[in-house]
Amino acid sequence: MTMKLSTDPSAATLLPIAKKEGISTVWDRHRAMQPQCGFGQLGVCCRICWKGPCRIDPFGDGPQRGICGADADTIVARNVIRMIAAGAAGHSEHGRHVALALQGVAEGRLPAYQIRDEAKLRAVAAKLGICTEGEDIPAIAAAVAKATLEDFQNQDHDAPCNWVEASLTKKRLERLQALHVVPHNIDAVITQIMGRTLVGCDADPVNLILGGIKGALADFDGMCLATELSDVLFGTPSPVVTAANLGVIKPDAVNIAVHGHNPLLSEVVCEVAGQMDEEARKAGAKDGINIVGICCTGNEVMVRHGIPLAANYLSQELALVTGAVDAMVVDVQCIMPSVSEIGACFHTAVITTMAENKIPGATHVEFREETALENARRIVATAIEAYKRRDPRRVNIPDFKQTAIVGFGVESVVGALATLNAEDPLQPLIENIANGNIRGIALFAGCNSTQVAQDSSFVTMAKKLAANNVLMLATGCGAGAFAKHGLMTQEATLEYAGDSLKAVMTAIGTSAGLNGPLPLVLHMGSCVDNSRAVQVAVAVADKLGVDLDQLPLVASAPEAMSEKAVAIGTWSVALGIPTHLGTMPQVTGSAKVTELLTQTAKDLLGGYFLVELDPNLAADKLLEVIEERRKGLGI
Ligand code: BF8
Ligand code: SF4
Repeated sequence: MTMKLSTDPSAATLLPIAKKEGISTVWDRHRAMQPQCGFGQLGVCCRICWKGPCRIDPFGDGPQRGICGADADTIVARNVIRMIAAGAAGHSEHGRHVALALQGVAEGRLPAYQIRDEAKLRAVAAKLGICTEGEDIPAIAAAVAKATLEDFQNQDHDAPCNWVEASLTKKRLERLQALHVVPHNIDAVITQIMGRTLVGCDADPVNLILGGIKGALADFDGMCLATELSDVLFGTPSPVVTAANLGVIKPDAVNIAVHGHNPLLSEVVCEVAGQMDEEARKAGAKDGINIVGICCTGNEVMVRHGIPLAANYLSQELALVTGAVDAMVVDVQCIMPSVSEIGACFHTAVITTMAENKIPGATHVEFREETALENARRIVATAIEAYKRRDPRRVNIPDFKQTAIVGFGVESVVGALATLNAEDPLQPLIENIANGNIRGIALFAGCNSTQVAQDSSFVTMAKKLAANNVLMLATGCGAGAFAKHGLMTQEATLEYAGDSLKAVMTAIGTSAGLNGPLPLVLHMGSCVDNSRAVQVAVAVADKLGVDLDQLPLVASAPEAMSEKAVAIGTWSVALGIPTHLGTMPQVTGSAKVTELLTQTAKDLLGGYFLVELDPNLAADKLLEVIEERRKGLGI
């Protein structure tokens, strides 16, 4: 039974223990929720006003309009674009937080932070068209922060957000401008979506979806700035060898799991933990303090510092069931509210840190950038105290961990390619795509969902695409899945890559000093770091003089669930990328919206959603798309 819920071997070990202890997990609650509401699954339930809820009969016998007169097309479109707005709000709020921190550093107000990558700061300034000649680092940082914050403040509807403008091909920008979907102000666009979906407002499904696309591009803007400014503050990722899965938790250490998304907190916790290691040893932990990551905070510290990843989304509760996590420190997004209850079954301190994200039953240590060091010290001290209460008889750490080579930002990918051609680093990549050694590129992104056996679709698809010589990039919980299943290793490349892909990966890896091939799947970071993959694609497209919708590039979220994934998937489509979903999007109650997203989008944008729940068939379909694109390019 366990194997149907998850293909992560740790789950098979820990689920029986959870059961024995009477702990309910995400999978138990999923089962208890069956059968799930069919109206909700189709997206035809409307709760936008209190005359409702209204639901449209998908079989045509019952009501075809809500009480106000909204039909299925309007209801579905409104529901899905509200999801996009929520996703965009999450990512861009994260981005704003980082931008404000950069501003604080520039003004000398935040002693806990510094600019760790000056070269990146200069590169970002150049990208945004900021003149840096003769300016010192704080002045450049201030100018970059100002230009970034304009994306939340600009009131000129015709002036695109700075980051979107700087991050796309010229042709793509023009195409999107012709559709009036380029955001001018992230906050305004999100507000517009909420406003136009009120009772009695926009009822035209096409107009609503176009508004949603604008919201998704605001999401993209927020992700670009979050990623790049985080690199400036915390360092740009470069390849590092680390490990993944619950076996990274150490029996003789104070284990602190950092969970959520925003690196502003986790970076300082990592630093302070280093300073407080001796205190942990004094408390009896002979291996000192061991930081492990969960979800995207985990990915952030993994790609920058090689901190091991304990779990992706669906395994977060199981980390606690090991009985060896002393503190779970959470910031924002994808934190199951159940963690405080499970933590309470053990000695674990579940610590919330953000004023706008609290969980009943958790300890709240408010985190502010101004007092970051002090806050982090309190958090680490709480973990050490909790460690003293740990019951060694209840510790069950699964003996599973896989090596993972991670940290492939744009700079390190280009750097590795530069070892083959210093003058023109992209040339070896382009040559190998053109000659067919690499058939295409696939970006795997997105979550885990209880609708799919955990990690299974990621792994099945990746093995098939690898055998067919597709170069693979990954972010978010997808990256976590690959890391846990050993697909971010050189051995995986030797085992699963088709011959020509293997030869290319070996040539690049060897020349870049990795002593063998690049790992089979390149870990680019957290969900906001999807913007890194776009940067590579834009550079390739610019060099070839084509637009993104001509490249043999596909994206896949085989186990998507979050509203953030809805936003990401939609901008991916808007950028011209065929985007696979392996879970059923809640839009199929409207034939019109479904057609818009899966077919009309292709004419309007070049990208479109491709829904296929079977991972084997999904891989076949993506391979077909890649071949179709190759044909279009005449290669
Ligand atoms: O931002 S992949 S489950 S953790 S939403 Fe969440 Fe989905 Fe994971 Fe990261 Ni992204
Ligand atoms: Fe019903 Fe219309 Fe209100 Fe929605 S907005 S709940 S369809 S009356």
